[in-house]
Amino acid sequence: MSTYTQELQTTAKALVAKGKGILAMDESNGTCNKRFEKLGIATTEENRRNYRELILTAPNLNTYISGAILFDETIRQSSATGESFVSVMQRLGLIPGIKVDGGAKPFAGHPDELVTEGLDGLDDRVREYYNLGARFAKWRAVITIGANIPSAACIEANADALARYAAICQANGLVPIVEPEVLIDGNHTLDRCREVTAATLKEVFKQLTTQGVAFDQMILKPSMVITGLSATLPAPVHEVATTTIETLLQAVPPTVAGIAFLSGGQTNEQAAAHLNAMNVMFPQTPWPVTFSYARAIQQSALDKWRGDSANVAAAQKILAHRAACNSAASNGTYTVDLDRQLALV
Ligand code: 5MM
Repeated sequence: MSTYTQELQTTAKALVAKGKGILAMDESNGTCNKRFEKLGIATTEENRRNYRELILTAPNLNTYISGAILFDETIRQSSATGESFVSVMQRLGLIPGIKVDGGAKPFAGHPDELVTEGLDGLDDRVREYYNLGARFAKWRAVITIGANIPSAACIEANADALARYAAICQANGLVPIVEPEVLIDGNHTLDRCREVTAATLKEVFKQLTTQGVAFDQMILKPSMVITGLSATLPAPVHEVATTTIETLLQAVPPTVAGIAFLSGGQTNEQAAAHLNAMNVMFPQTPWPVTFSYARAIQQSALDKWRGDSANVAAAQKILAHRAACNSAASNGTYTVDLDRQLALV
């Protein structure tokens, strides 16, 4: 039992408390700027700050959201009134989290595959983030499905890094969110996605075990088992839900504190409907099953805002609406009708 055991267990439970999920707003500057550019928003530090303030101060966000994952720039920023974002979050009851990976980079000797970097100096960075107020962290590994990929080497290298990151976080008081994302891109079948997701999760938990990571003090952020984005016949919602939960049940130890899915490029409605179906069809999973979405919560709000202060209130309403819909999905009470009704409130 380490100095942080109890704190880590409490934080992990709070992140996946009933009816709540995690908001991912940890886009690196490169990713955030790309999204801004598409909408003609100037890619300045002040605009990124304005946008993150819009998100964190959206009315009622804390009813649906337990914590938010920030980027390094954001955790050091403040609101327009000069209150640090960490303090804003603490006041609103939102747990501050931090992305600590250095991004997915080309994997040497393996064309079209990626490995996530960022272990050098991680111990010191994690300690600094804890002192800044962060209580959980996130590291994303990317697994690509294609002809003859993923390779066993890619899965193993990414799983090893995820496990080493998770151990460093737990040693320094941050709950690690372990995110092995199997990309939705491609025309793969549901069965191929199941096979790759199963192999990835199996290796991730093998490495987490080897590194001595405490499962009740971590959150798994997986992708759903889903047909590729360009496949001609997308699997129906109930098949995605069944295959995803069955795959997780085979690979994820029951003591893991919670599952919080990424949305991965699904539409708003798909991301909510799939999560909802899992909770309706499998109400007795060993872990809470919820969300840690970025695009499926943020994108419609960003589309509305477009960098114009006159649109802040309307954009915040849209953001809170998506958070409310996904909160309902985590309880198994989401319907398309509810989505429309909540949009009118
Ligand atoms: C997969 O991306 C994560 C979840 O977002 P979606 O729900 O949109 O799939 C997300 O947290 C991602 O890791 C961050 O946006 C950081 O991305 P970059 O590309 O900037 O590292």
